[in-house]
Amino acid sequence: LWNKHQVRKFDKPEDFQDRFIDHVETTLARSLYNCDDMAAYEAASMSVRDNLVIDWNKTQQKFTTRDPKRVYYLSLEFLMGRALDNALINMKIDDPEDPSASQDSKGEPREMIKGALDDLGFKLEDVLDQEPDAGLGNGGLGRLAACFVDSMATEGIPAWGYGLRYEYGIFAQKIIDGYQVETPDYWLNSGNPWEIERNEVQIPVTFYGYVDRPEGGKTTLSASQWIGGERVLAVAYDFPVPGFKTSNVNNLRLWQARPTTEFDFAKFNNGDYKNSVAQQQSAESITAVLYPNDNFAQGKELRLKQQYFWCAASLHDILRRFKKSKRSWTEFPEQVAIQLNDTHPTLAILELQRVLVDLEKLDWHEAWDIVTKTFAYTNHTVMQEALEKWPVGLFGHLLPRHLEIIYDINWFFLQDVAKKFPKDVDLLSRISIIEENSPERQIRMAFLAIVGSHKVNGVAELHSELIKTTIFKDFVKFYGASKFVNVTNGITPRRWLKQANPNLARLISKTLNDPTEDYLLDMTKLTQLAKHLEDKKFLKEWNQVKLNNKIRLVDLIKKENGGEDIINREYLDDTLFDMQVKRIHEYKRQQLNVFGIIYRYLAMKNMLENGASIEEVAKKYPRKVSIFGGKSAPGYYMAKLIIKLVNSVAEIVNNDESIDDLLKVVFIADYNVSKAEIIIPASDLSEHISTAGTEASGTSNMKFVMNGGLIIGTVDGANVEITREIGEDNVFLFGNLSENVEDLRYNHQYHPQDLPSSLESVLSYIESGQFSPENPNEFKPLVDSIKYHGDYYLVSDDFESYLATQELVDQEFHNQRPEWLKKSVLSVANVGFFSSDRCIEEYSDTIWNVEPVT
Ligand code: DL6
Repeated sequence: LWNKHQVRKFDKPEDFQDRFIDHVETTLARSLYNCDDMAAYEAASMSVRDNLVIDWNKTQQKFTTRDPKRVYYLSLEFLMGRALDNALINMKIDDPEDPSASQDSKGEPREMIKGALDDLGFKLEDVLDQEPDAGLGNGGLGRLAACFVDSMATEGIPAWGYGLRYEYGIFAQKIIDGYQVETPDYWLNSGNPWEIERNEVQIPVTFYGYVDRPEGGKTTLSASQWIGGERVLAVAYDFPVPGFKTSNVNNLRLWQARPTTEFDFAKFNNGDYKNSVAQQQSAESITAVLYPNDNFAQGKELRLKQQYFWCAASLHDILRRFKKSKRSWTEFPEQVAIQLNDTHPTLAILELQRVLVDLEKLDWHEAWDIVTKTFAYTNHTVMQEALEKWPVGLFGHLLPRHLEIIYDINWFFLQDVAKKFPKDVDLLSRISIIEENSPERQIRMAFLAIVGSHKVNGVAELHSELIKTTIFKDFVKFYGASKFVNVTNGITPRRWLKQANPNLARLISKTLNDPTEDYLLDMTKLTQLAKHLEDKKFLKEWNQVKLNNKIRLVDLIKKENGGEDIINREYLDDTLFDMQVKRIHEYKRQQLNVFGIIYRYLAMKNMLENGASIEEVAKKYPRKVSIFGGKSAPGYYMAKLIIKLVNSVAEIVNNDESIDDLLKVVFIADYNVSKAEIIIPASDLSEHISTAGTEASGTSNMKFVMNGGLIIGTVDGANVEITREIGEDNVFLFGNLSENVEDLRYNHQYHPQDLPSSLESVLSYIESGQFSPENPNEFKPLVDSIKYHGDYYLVSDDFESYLATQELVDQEFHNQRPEWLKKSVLSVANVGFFSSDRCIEEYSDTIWNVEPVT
């Protein structure tokens, strides 16, 4: 019976409809008469998921049979956004009569489902809109992981992602009276049709306790027994990750914590209600919430617990799979590559060493050789506050055996360093995994990750160079430079072009005469767009796509503003949409942007006061909308103040009739992946203006360029390579270079008041309380940080060149529109390098040594 039975994927609209109705009536126990958009979303998702699961099973069987080397991508964040639309784009529909027929002959699954839903009385757009974002990440790092799993599935890399199933993802941001207010993200409230709960995969994870050395084991290097004090269960939830134009479906496995014993009835019956549920609550709290910090390490015990819980569960899952092959341990690194997305999963290094030594009884050095050949580490920041460190006391209490293992790793490592550099006494303390000279000794997780990995990579060329010359300089000296490589970040064009900007994707496929959209797999094909630069009709269509995207965004802004338009719709084509959407952070310098806006506003007012007509003002300061979006970490005072300042400036500028809508400022609340999909395609210009040397890569810069927006930016992160790829004439670069940052900062200490007059006037206006009449000192900390506290982010040094470059932008956008449009086309034509498919190929070749399984 098993062999005869064949679960079938739907491949026609009628079959999808049957599946859909089955799910409405059985899984959801509803009827078509009381099926609202939410139920339709659930039924549609489950129907599509059925197809994915069939391919998922086949993919996994294929991997089991062929037993290739596998990749495991460990990331504490996967910022996936919505799944249904993406699945409709990526899923492959087969032709059962002719399995060799290409999917393209059957048309697009998205169009098919749209029609099928239409027949049933539902609009696809409304149905898609029901889905909450899977916001299991803070920003760039988590979204990068999401792009990577898409590319790995697309390329046929045998890879799984491992993460945590947070009950609450990144908080929902509300703006109340201009202030950020955080509210919980109940993303699982209505269930989640995309996950498969695997109650059969439960892995016990231990914390606390003590270490015992059984007979014969004399030192910490020999097999030891960790007697844990607390045990919880890790339960697996699987999310299918479909590749594009392939039936390959990979897996993202997220763990949820559960108590081992459901409930202590004895305590409950004795009236000790509080303690009877305490254990349960304590277990569940481990995966309750994502820590809402971006580029900031907050040394909380619960965070360390999350990390160990996730690393232990993932590693045991990986080991269980490996053991089925009955290979010897020495083959482990030939079969398994584990990528550490930042230092968050570094505990997996310790856990593998512990399992091999304590449980599998391997010799310490043999085990360590296996460990270091297995792991590789990606660094995403050079900023000190983002580098993880754990106090040894806290660490040793939670993970006593792992602390011993760290000491032993460090001992052997320092011996090797001392052997190689016997005269450099300071080197040992600088390079040690344990930082001795802080009030409490700390474990430097990045150092542990380097020592336990065979490769370390940065995420853009400049960043990869910087880590070698600054924070990891000593390691380069010890290991040599070849251990340190660069893999510049990328983004998936399936989500960030086709899904976010269907009109542009359509125009591209028409222009390239590529009806099956192969360019989404081979982005070098986009270079052909450059042939059409002189084609007026094409440029007009290109511009029309932008205009339609602007209308889509203006509709969103209107909806969020209680149904009232902020932006004048009459002049959209003639209004420069200037955007900065990303986490709010002083190093990303939203303050530079808002100071620029204030400068512009004051200059416009000044002209009017001096008798200029509004037309004259418009000539110098043409129509512009400045759009901001992004969340601040809840405890980050200065970032929250920047949000408030943007909103206060918006309040004044948007209501000043004298400037006749020439300038508008909008803060879009609750920036997330699905809003990004609407915001980014509408941009003319976007801002990537971090202090040089601080932004490791940035990935939104790539998303904007892929959507035909030009960028204004500093010589930082991936801006450098973007400029190289698309040409310096097509990017507005400004500001100081990273090699000058240290000197500039040093100078500030001696010339604290040395500000350009343009900035001086902006700061005085803020200080006068015009933007905060009820609390004139409200923004003082922002002003003081520049005037009196050393201007660490060098706003004063870059302000003038920022203003001058913005002036250039205005002139080019308004006076040389055909040239602007060509720049926009050239940007897209040359963006191919930034496809995350290219990243995955580089990781596969230079770090993982894996091949696609086709
Ligand atoms: O590599 C992804 C992303 C980069 O594009 C950003 O430039 C960088 O700031 C971000 N880094 C982090 C580091 N946080 N931690 N931990 O999020 O990574």
